[in-house]
This record gives sequence, structure tokens and C-alpha cells, in this order.
Amino acid sequence: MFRTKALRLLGIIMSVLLFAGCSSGAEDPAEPTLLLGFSQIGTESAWRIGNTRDIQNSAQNFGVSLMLENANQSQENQIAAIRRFIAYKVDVIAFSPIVEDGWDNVLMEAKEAGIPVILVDRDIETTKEGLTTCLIGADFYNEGVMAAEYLIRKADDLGLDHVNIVEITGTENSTPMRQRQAGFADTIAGDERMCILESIDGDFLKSRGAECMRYLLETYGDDIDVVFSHNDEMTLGALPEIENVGLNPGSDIIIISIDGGQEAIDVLKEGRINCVVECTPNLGNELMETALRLKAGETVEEVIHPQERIFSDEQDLSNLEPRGY
Ligand code: GZL
Repeated sequence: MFRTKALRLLGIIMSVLLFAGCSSGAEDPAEPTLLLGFSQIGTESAWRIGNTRDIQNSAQNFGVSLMLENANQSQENQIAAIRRFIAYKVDVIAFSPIVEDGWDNVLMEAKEAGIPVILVDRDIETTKEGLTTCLIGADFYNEGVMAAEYLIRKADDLGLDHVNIVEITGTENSTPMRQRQAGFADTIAGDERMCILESIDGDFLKSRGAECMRYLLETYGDDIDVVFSHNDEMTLGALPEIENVGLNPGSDIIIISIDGGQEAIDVLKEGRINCVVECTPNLGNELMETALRLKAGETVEEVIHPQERIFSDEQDLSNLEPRGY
């Protein structure tokens, strides 16, 4: 018994020394270069989850201390989070506004507190000057243009003389919804073959995408030639509804989507989606670089747009690198 006890005690002493040795060698974490408050919309899509992950990774890589708050799709929660960042006296505030209007009061409070604000992904609508310093996000209007330019090429290839389109839009009054819709509509406006039967709000959600598609099929049935969906989640919700009525998405109905996440690209490769316009969620590095430049008192560009492309059934996608979101 004694021998066993002695061995057990020796084991405990050894493990304590080993642990102490490991922890004593750890360097003190470097002082954060900057305290950044970020209000994220929620987790409504693979795009949004990828955007959050990228921002967290970039903060770590840049040594930025990140206070990230998830608003769960609520503007009220975003406004409350921005007020907490102000009270906490962060160096810089960043947020992705769920809708464009209703930000003047809280952004005036940030301005009066002397805290610069960066818009990430989406824009705001305001008549007041100087509420924000920079917008880092996609050129959504061009995404709509690229979607429409693909459709015009597709209609030419198929020799279509009339094209009935249904549009499932993102969150009403959000920047991506407004600008994707405008870019698409402006581009097809000159093409007499094109007719938008109806636009309906799917709120960027998979479940709403399914509900919208069910309604559109019940209303327009076989007359639908094209679905233009403002994000992959709604597209992926819509596809089973099309198949449930015996139609083949990608052949009976042309499917055009936006975001470019892995799941949609895989479905594109299967031939059930025809075109996916890329909207990169990887905005973290630009956000950290811009926030650090603001803290250093530098001026920054007013708008930073990432480069984006389309993926479609016109291309060989067999060697496409993993999308990462
Ligand atoms: C686009 C982003 C949109 C995505 C959706 O930059 O705001 O919000 O297209 C996401 O997937 O919900």
C-alpha cells in the first residue's frame, strides 16, 4: 500500500512541475493594438457565419481585441450594442447594418464620443455628414448586373424569345437587396424578352425562400422560366419546392443565385443551379487594416469593394478551390 501511495504522490508532484514548467514559459500576450467593437447582424446564412469567422480570425492575426456582439437579426440589438461600445470607450466601432435607415441618433452619439465608425458589408441611408468613415463591402449593384448579364447570355444560347422571371429578394430595405434588385432590373430593362412576374421578400432566410417559392409556383406554375434569388440560403430553400411539383431546377427553370458558398457551388456542379454570383464574406483583413489606420489618425478610403466574379454552367468548375464558407 505504502509503495503505491508513494508512487501516486510522486506522479502528482511530477505533473504539477511539468504543468508549471509549461505555463511559466508562456509569453505574456502582446498588448492588443486596438479595441474594436463589432455588431454583427446574426447567423442567418452561411455567408454571415463565414463573415463572422473571417473577422474573428483577422482580429487574432492583427492582434486586435475584438468585442463582437451578435444582434440576432434585430436593429434594436445592434443599436444597443453600439451604445455599449461607446460606454466601453472602444477605439473603433464597426457594424453591418441590417437595414439602411434608423441609425442617425446612435451614430451621432458615437461621433460626439469621438469614436470612428466603419460600415462592414452593408450601407446606411442618412442625410447627416460624417457619421461613418468608410464602407467595406461588396458592390451589390454590380452583382445584380452580373446576374442579369448571365441571364441575357443564357437566353441567347437557348434562343428564348420571352423570359418570365420571379425574384426572391433579400431583407427589405437592406443594401444588398436594394442594389442587387436595381443592378438586375437596370440591366434587363433594355431587353424586351425579359419580364419580371413578381418580386417577393425572402429575408435572406432558407425557410422564407421555400415559402416564397411555394407561393410563386402556386401563382405562376409552368410560366416561370427563371428564379433570381438574392442569396444561396433562399435558393437552397426554393429548389426542393420546384422539384416537389415535378420540375427540374437548372433545366426546366433557370436558377440564378448570389453569395457563392460551398453548398451552392456543389449544387451548381450538379446542374440544379445555373449561375452563382460571388459575394465574398472575407472582409476581415480590410476591416482590421482600416481600423488600425483610423486609430493612427490616418485618413482612409470612403469605400473599399472586394473583387468578385461569377460561377456558372458556362465554366469548367472541376478544379475550383474550396470556398471556405
Ligand atoms: C451580402 C450580405 C448578405 C448575403 C446574405 O454582403 O449582406 O446577407 O448575401 C446575408 O447571405 O444574409
